[in-house]
Amino acid sequence: MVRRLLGRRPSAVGRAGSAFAPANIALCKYWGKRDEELHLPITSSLSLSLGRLGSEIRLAPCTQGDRISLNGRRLAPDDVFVQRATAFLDLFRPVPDFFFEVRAKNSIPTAAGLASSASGFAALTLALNDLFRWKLARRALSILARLGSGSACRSLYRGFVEWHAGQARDGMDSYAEPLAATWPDLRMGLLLLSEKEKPISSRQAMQQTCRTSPLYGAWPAQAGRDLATLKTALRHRDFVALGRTAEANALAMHATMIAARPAILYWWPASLAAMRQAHQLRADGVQVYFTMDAGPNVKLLFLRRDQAAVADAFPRMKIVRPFGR
Ligand code: 2P0
Repeated sequence: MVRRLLGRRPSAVGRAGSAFAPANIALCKYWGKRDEELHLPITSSLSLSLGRLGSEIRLAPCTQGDRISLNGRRLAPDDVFVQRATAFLDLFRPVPDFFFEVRAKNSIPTAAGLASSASGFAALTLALNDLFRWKLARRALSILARLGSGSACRSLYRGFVEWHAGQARDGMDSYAEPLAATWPDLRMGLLLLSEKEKPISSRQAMQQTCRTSPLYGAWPAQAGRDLATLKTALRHRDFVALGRTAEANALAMHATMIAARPAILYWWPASLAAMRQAHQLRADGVQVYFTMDAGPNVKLLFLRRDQAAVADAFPRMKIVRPFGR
């Protein structure tokens, strides 16, 4: 597949390549794969990119093995990201003893478990495109980024992004595309509730849920309906429909994993308290909804007009303007 996408491009190697890619938070989640190796999803998903929060990567050729650092610190060879990045880079070495120096900087707190691998693999793909002068189209880059981590294919774009699940066995029709909708007043609030390491990676959690959860069977059809509702909500700028659907979709995903055997429960008491507080705010007339991923942190969705009220209730929240400059 990589050979097909790169075609007969000459392997010109520049002195360095660099790129930035934003983190993304799904409003309709990617949960479950039809192909584990190619990261082909069972359902399509829809995300919102986090503006300037994400990963910046500088890439240069080097000798004697890959050297990967994050925020100025060299990562150990047994680090999970290093192992996944090295396997990804293996796909692109012009000769077997070609190595990369990768300097990654995350502008989103990594320890807090908010930074998924998405922005990292998206930035790495863009930096490879720059280093090797591939000049590939975004669609091809989205497919390549997906090979690093599924959700990375969505991090090639700003704003709202749809990842088409596709049907082809080789995954050539499974890529992300930006949606035309913009929403300058939309805000996302990040609540860093726990910095403890996750009990299980999202990759493993997804697999365990698909294989053992009696509730997983209901997920694909529901995700399809949620995706359609979210796209309609975006067209009509219907915030209540957007928030309500994103929240229900996240809870449905967590329901599938809570029912897995053994159960996968990412929530901490603070996660539940934040969810309840969001519900209380809504009861008091503030339009705020939440979403959660494979971790304990909660992300809030609200509009600019409610920002003061939401910030009052969650003083430690980091506010993101996905469409801000
Ligand atoms: C998402 N997540 O749509 C969902 C919601 C986590 C919960 O995409 O195995 O790191 O690399 O394809 O992309 C996290 O999964 O998994 C994820 P792999 P990935 O954002």
